[in-house]
Amino acid sequence: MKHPHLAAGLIAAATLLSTAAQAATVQVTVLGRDGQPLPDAVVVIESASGIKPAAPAPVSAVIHQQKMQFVPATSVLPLGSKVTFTNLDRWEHHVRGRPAGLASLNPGAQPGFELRLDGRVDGREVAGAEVILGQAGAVQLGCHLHGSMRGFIFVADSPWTVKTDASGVATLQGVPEGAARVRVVHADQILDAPPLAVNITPVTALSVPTQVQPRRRRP
Ligand SMILES: [Cu+2]
Repeated sequence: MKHPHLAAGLIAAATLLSTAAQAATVQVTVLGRDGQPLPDAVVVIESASGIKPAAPAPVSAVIHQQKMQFVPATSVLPLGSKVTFTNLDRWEHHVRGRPAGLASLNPGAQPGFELRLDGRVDGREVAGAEVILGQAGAVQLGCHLHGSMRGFIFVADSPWTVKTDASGVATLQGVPEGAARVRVVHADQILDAPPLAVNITPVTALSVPTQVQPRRRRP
């Protein structure tokens, strides 16, 4: 062979291409107990082969306290992200965040956080406080003063962690083909059901039923 190095190079390129082609797009539709699409469910895919993707880069996010609600009610944020809680109501909120589900069982689990946020006053800066999300998993949000206030953060250490949209659909990119596990976590079902074993192909569309009954449906 006249150009052994060239031939070896071509083989290497072909191998790289076939590796790249093995990353699939996975569309997961999550259904509630009533069979209707379930928004704000967190879909997590883990490769059964043990492939771990690079952790997503931390971001800065804002969660408002507005009209006695957390807005957004559910956030998926990379590990290490900074969340600013801002109180847009005219009265005080005493926000607490607690690790929940599996995250609360980890040895060395963080105790969570408490934030006292003054009510909004015209002409003054809105009260806010920052929290760094230092532990992966579920965090339940509540308010000491208002028992009806519920919120949820899922702290992700994998990019294959996506929240379902208003149509109950989560689209996950770059998932390796082959055997995998799909987990679904929701603010109303934090201790997750057993993971679903699936086989990821180049284009995979799944429906995952849950027992979650949303407290209210969007119109
Ligand atoms: Cu409150």
